[in-house]
Amino acid sequence: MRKSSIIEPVRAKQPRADSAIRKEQSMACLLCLALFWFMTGDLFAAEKPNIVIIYADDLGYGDLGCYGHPTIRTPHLDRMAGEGMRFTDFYSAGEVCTPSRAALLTGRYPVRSGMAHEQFRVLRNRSTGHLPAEEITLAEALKARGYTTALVGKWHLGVWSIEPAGHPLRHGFDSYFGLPHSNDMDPTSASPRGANANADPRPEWFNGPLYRNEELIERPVDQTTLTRRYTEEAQRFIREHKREAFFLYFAHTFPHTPLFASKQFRGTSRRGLFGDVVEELDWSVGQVLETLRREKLDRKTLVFFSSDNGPWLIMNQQGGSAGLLRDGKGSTWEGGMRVPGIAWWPGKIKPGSVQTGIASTMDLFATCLDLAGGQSPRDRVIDGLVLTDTLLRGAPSPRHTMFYYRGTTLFAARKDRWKLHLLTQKGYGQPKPDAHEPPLLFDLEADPGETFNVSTNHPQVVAELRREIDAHRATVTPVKSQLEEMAPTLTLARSNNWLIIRGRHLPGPIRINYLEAYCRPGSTDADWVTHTMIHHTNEFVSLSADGKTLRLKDTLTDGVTVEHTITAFDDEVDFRLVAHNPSSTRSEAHWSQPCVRLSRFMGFEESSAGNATDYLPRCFIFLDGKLARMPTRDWATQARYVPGQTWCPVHVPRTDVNPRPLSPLVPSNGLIGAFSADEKMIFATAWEPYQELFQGVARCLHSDFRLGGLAPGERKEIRGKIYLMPADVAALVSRYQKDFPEHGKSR
Ligand SMILES: [Ca+2]
Repeated sequence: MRKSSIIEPVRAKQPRADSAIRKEQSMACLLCLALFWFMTGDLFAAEKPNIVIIYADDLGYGDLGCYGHPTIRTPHLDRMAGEGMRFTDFYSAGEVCTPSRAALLTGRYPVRSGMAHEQFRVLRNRSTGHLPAEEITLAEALKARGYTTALVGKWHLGVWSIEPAGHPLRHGFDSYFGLPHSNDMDPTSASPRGANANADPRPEWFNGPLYRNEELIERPVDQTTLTRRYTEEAQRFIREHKREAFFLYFAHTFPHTPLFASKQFRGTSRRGLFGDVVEELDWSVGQVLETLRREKLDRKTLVFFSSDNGPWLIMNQQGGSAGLLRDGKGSTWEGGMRVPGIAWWPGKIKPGSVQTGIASTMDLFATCLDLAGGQSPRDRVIDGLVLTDTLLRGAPSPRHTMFYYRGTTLFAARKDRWKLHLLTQKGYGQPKPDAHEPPLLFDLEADPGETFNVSTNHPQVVAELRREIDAHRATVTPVKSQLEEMAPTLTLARSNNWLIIRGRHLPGPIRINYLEAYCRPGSTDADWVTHTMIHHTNEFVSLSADGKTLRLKDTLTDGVTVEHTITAFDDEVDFRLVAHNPSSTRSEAHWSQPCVRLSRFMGFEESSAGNATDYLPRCFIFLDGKLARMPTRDWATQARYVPGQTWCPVHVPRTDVNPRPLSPLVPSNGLIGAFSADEKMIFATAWEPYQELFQGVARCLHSDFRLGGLAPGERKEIRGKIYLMPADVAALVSRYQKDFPEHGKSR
């Protein structure tokens, strides 16, 4: 012990020194290792690039300067292409919005995820379906690799106000700012139908909702500021997450119609409003790239720009151009699906490179995952291919085939330079496809405009493409389409003099004696048949195929005509009337009554058997600004005709209303309504100008509208609404006040 204790210090010294050195060395090594690990970790992180996908809506192959447009100025996208790689044969995997976006985010043909449909080509604003939860989105896959993810802009893969599982936050995005679907999907009743609504769109024709995450923050969204606000949001996201790996999916609302540009861009391009909108998008791209440069992220970020489908040609001047390609949005001709594709990653992608091989939005899924150090899922068919070598080393694209679907039907296939069409159909305006046997064959290198069918010259190519199609089809398992089912909405029908409103969510159809009668002034104490009623005939003009728009025309015995345009929406029916007196004498028509029968809605049989007033406790008007159930206090019982009750507003003479008991009470607004039997729904109606509110004995309620007599040649417009909505009185009053601002003003 002692020896060792003597020796030990001596001996021990050496080892101590050694161990100290070793310790220092090993510490240094550890430090080195740590540093190496840290550096490689850091290097690895640096090699895991940020990813930004900028996706335009309905931008055509020919709409950018760098794709040959002669007058639209796109200096930022042109520079992006000049600093990066421009694809000449880049494809969306869908011909319209929803399938295209599903393909981009899943790396799969949309037929695999159920995000395509033969008839309903995209999700509508009442669709209950959405991107299925079992699909793996690029956002989810990158999130699993440590990325922070954001969606700015248009989603169109689910309507979460109908079905919350369709929200982007349920599909891998950490944050969201934008519109749930296309900007034309919430037309107001003021909007003209079809392409007219897009010719010179007015903001008040659209009622689109803007969301931040799950919160509705603006409705109607001010579309003129949308591109700018999206851009600011994208810039903020980049700045706030510059120290993390991030994925930004920036899906613009435009140039999908209706087109809106900001003040700074409106009227500034040589290509009209469409050009203004595209030039603002170009500005936006410039802002995003400049933010990346300023934050020194440009060498750490792959930015890819593309469009979801070709130009919407039926929008005429408001639609874009596919350049030399045939047809546009909605078709499987090249113009429908071949779109601009520009990749940018300074220091990694060779500036000014042009890739002429085939590539697709589906490949972005596989490529971004590869760049993030991940792999595509193995438990399902992934159609996307990895373009990393193509982007970073200029290798030929690994993609040799592309399959062109319209809805769930395979119309065409491409292999290298050859494209075979089994079926062709214009994007819009051609009801049925043309089947081709033998199929049409085009050489896309010699004939990118698909003009010259060469199938008879190349039977072996046709046979080879048929084999490719068969092989591809064998990989496709039919799934239920998500685009079919819709949440309930209202439709209209006409039977004799009855207007019938139907909806799956209504306790039964609502029947309206429309119109029961036009009436003379001074009727309060008059005989109904001999004095009050002015006879009229009613002519059915038209009913739209979807049962949404009904047109009628009344002609009164004194020559007055009243044209009715009645439009059903999801939870309201809108009435627009134009009354005209073409005669040389003043008309006596002072008011008219649409008699709304609510038996079934309130839980009673249609027949009026039973107590004629048993339904009153379900009915309401507003007194002193508050909802008052019937019978209201001071229920009048004396009149020429009993029972029933009429309420006369201040602006109408009390001698000029329905000859039923006239309540001494003055209603505080023009609304009259009733609760459904289960008290879960409200029916309510209002008109402007309005004459009176009326409760009748046929379990009916009226808000009668006022004509006030028409001078010779005079024309008057009258508006009405029926609301059929959840039993939220505050929401009802708020909608009513917005629809009828005149009713709040003193007259
Ligand atoms: Ca689109």
